[in-house]
Amino acid sequence: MRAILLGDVHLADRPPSVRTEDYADLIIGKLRFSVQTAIEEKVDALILAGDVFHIKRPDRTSHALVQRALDTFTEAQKAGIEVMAVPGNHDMQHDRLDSLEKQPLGVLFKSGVKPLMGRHPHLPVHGIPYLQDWGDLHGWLGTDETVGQSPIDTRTLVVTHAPIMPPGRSAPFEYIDATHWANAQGAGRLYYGHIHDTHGAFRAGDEGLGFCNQGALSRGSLHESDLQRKPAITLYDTDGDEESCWRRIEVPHRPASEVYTLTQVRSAEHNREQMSEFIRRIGSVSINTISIEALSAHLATLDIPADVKSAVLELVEEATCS
Ligand SMILES: [Mn+2]
Repeated sequence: MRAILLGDVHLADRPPSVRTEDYADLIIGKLRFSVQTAIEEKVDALILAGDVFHIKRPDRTSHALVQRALDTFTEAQKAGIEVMAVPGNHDMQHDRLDSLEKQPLGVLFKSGVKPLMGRHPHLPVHGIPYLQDWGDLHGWLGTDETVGQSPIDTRTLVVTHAPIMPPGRSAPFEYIDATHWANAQGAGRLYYGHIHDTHGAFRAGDEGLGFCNQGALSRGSLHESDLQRKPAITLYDTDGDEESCWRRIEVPHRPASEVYTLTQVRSAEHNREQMSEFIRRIGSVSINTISIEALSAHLATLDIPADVKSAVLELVEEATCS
């Protein structure tokens, strides 16, 4: 199988904070480039690794935007390319798969985009959606020894949306070490979305399982790494060796200075500094910049149910991109 793989599209009508107004047009442009590349390369499939839409509330994503996404994918389908997606956490409400029914991604699924969950009927690809609890990884992979024949073999590409970190790297939120994942999967290769930074191709686990995360297609709200990061997609070939199976293709994009409203960022930072200085002068209180990552890391330390944690994060994410 040859396929174009792409992660974290984050389509939205309104730009995330500090992004310029043309956010939706730029993302659609990147999707068109991905589809065009898929057609030129005559691949079998275009596979989206989750977070196709940014806002997990159907009333905040327009019909027009859903139709623009569909029109783009239809071009690939007309060329005989199967378009499929694993649901990401942004595509579901409260991390529940049954919410897809009411979500924009659910509409794509009813309009010809295939949900990739479990083993594909004829292509060597196996999808795992974002899970609230990754404890049942063996169940989703089908590698639980009690089940019998594993659906994963040396030619299988698993595609998921999961908080995976390469060996030796940590994150300030709950994550899955790639070594752990590799040993649970056993064979084949893995492409994943969710972490927007580029991890690139690497190997992990006892058998040296091949991993790849090319990073998010979108550059969402501003993080330090987004200023430097070049969005890219992956041309995958099952028949390639461990190095050549993943080919990175950079997506044409505008420089960070043109897509972020950096003057606003700087003045917000300036205001924060002034506030800190003010508080420093009046007493011993300290002020911290609150980011979603920091909040998520803090939530992870609290002994509260997982669905409460995800509901809190959803509210904050909604607030930051309204
Ligand atoms: Mn994402």
